[in-house]
Amino acid sequence: MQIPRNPETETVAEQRSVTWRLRSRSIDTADHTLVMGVVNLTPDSFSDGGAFGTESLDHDRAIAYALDLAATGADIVDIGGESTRPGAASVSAEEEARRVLPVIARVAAEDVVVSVDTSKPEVAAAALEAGAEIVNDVTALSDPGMASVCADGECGVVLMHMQGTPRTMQIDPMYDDVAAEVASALGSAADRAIAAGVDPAAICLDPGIGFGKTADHNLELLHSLGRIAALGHPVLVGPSRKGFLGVVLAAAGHPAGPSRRDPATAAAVAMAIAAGAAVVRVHDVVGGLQAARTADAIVRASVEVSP
Ligand code: PMM
Repeated sequence: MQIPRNPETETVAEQRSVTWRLRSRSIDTADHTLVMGVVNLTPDSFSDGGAFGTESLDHDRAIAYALDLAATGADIVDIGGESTRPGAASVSAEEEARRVLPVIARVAAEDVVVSVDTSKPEVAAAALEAGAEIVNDVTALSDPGMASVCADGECGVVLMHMQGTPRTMQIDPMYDDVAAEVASALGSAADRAIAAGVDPAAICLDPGIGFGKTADHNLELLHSLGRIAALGHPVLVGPSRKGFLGVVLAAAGHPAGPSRRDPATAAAVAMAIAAGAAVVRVHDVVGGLQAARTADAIVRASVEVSP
């Protein structure tokens, strides 16, 4: 849908008018927010309970699920084989590759844009070979081999902020000014990636909701995403079903476990888009898509449009 531009919101539209260069194509994030649907091939993802868990890894069911997310309207399907849950143990590259590669190959073969959620260069390289367009690295290329895999693979790259490691990150996270510190760390991560040969147009930045942050830190980051958007790269956020939503809802007297947080996720998605997000990572693609398209229409609305 072509949404008419309002001069009063032109600066907002311009801020989001960023083309994200992926491996075989570019996507313009000006007209609508990209919805990234999550497929976790892990036994212990906190939010979707390991639907395709590794005890008896069901690749066929995961492929059908991923294709269904794309058919529902997900612009990107994010496929991961290592849990980044607080306290989670790591898995070997071999095991992670065994989990994700068959799914990536089949889904990418259907011309679906696939991102691989990994921090390991071996897994990233094999995933790109299998057809992935994007490397989504929650450690912002901290493994020394990762930057050259992304540079050589000429893929899209998500650089996410994390304080600490998944094992330790939720033990008393501290910042003086969370918005300024996360923006500054992401700016440095982008500079390092560019220095290692990654195309600046391929970089997308993510504040890392829930990764070494208290609920208040997450709320402040979502409120001030514009500071990260000002760095000139598209901004991705992943609030889906996360603990800070549980904290907000419990404090309001409406406690809800992860699987009952999709309406709260939709609210966070809409607010994040108003604050400058260009990509939203969600489990519930129907809800995320409705929230995103509604927020897109409001953010880009013309004042002349009658109610
Ligand atoms: N969150 C999770 C995993 N991968 N990747 C990015 N870029 N941003 C996120 O916020 C993010 C991520 C953890 O959530 P899950 O276990 O529900 O997938």
